[in-house]
Amino acid sequence: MSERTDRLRAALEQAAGRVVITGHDAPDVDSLAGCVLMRALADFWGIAAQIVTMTRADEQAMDVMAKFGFDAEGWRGEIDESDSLVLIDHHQPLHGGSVVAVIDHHPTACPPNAQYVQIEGSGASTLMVLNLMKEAGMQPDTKQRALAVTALYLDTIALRSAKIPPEEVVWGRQEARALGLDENWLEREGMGLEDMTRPAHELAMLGRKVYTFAGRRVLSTYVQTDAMTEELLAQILDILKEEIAREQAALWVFIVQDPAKGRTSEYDIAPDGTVREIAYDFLASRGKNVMPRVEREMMEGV
Ligand SMILES: [Mn+2]
Repeated sequence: MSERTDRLRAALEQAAGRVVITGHDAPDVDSLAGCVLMRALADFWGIAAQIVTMTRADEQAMDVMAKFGFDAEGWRGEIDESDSLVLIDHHQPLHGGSVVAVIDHHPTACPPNAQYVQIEGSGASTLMVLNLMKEAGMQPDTKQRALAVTALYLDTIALRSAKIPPEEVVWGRQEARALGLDENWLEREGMGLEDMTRPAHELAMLGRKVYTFAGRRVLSTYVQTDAMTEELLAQILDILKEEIAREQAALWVFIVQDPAKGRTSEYDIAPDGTVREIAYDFLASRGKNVMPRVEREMMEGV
């Protein structure tokens, strides 16, 4: 036991009403995995607590929690004013109840007032809970360790985020290896990278959006990857040259996002099959950088 696990235990034991462990709205993997570990710690202490989420988990969290055998929808419920809350991965109560404990990694100038508040610059809230489990004398099982590693990868752009402490990068890599986790999957999922073994005609159509600029139809698709090859790109562009004719569009904007290098390449395909390439030395946003420029050019070209 450590001083802080004693304080956390006391906060839960003294809590009035139902002890509810909850993540932020539209919970991500870190939120939900943190809740799962927190409930295991409460169990270890013989304290009844339940996980309640008020909104649907994001798509990645639904899939990843299912992989670990959890149905995220099963945690959906209501939070009452009389509930005592343990907030994981956030620090402001969003739906009433009284906060008894906070475990979060989002630094704030205004920390909440609660019996137990732990806000640190960790890469993942789930890792913070895992460390509390160990401090409390618990031996986390393989699944709990794997949840913490997974949450760390997914919350830190696969350990690349500037916010992750160096020792956690080392821990994450070692632990992923020790547990025999699929490191390629963690990397890809953490960076939101596409599975590039998918057929070119599928890759060409990802994230499809239709715009109307100056009364003309513009289509856009994009792929997020660090593994685009010249050959595959040529295949995709050929497919899109056919698509733009079929769609009778004025322009097709195909974007390649490389989060690993922090770069974006844009390919503007015209109906006559010519391709104009624009390179960005940063991760350009389709909504904020690319399409507004395309729109401006098309308005001027009218
Ligand atoms: Mn988080």
